[in-house]
Amino acid sequence: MSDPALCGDNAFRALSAIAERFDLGGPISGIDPLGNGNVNDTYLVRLGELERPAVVLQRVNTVVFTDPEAVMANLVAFSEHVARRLLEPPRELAGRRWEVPRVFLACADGLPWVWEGSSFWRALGFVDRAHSLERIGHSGHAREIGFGLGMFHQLISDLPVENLADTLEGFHVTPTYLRQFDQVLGRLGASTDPELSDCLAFVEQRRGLVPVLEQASAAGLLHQRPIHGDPKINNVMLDLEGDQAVALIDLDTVKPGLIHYDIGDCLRSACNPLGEDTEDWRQVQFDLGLCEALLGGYGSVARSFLTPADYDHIVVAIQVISFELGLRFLTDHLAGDVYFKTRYRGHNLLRARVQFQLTRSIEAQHAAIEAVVAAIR
Ligand code: GN1
Ligand code: MG
Repeated sequence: MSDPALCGDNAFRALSAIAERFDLGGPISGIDPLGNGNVNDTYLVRLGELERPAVVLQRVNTVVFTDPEAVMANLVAFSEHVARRLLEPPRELAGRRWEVPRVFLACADGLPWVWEGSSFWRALGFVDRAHSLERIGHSGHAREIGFGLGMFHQLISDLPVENLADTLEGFHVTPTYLRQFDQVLGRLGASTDPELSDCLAFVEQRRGLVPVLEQASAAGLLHQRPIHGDPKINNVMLDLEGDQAVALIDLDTVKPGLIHYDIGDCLRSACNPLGEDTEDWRQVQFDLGLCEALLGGYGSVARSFLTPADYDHIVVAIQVISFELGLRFLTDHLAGDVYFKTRYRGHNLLRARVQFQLTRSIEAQHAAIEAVVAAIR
């Protein structure tokens, strides 16, 4: 088929043909690109008689997710577990809305996916009457984002990790990224670009930070649990009326891992008011007030499952994940932009600078962030 990322009638027809292979329950009236994910291709499908958009159609990147059927098996295990839990909702949900995106099945075989040549497609329910943020406006948003992640973790805290496959080996295992960085760097000559040299020096100074979470895990202090894997702010849906968190979306990285990766990832994305795609990397700062609000929201739901060792590793997790994402962007820049989608050459280098500046800001406020964590224990 033609590349559906292209606009126009042909793309609409090609995408409709895919969408029609799912049992969506209505005729398709429109399809538009949705969001700005760095990995998968995502579209919003409108159904005829309904006024509201109803379905998210997604082509999963099979270079990244080499076993997409296992990704869907995880999603189904996750959805069924949460649906069971919601029959008797946690008391923190009293009077609140919470949703799990529906998984649509293919008409032909009832499977939750469709293969079209080498492309793997899935269709998920759109979370209606809700929106997401690219950057946080105020601390009320931060509290809700924290609540959302806490509720997500609480609802799967009793899902046995053995029920989920490791669909992305090495994902968020920071030492793996450092090894990849070293391999790519080893193939290149010495840097003559001062900007790049700066970033390389930044990495050198932080090699000791890299294994901290994995060492805590190996020592039995932290343990494997089901995680979201990518709870950045635009993956938390907020209710249109009151900006209350109502769902977490982008569930392709739900798999076993350390919840610290989630906590760190959520904080590094939410507490950077300039956003991860800013060009003004020198101005990037970690906002302590937003961190306090977010952890307040998270802590209000997470107390039931966090251990003392979990609390002890929150601050370092924020630092590790900001650094890790910078390292991943930098490695991709050095490798020639093969993993993350980019808009121009140098985009990944700029993104790396943003994350490294954020890491610096987190380091500079280490004691203050420790005090915030102490307050939610
Ligand atoms: C990728 O595609 P997207 O935006 O949902 C990446 C995350 C990064 C994020 C940074 C599978 O997520 O790990 O934190 O970009 N997902 C994968 O924006 O690598
Ligand atoms: Mg994602």
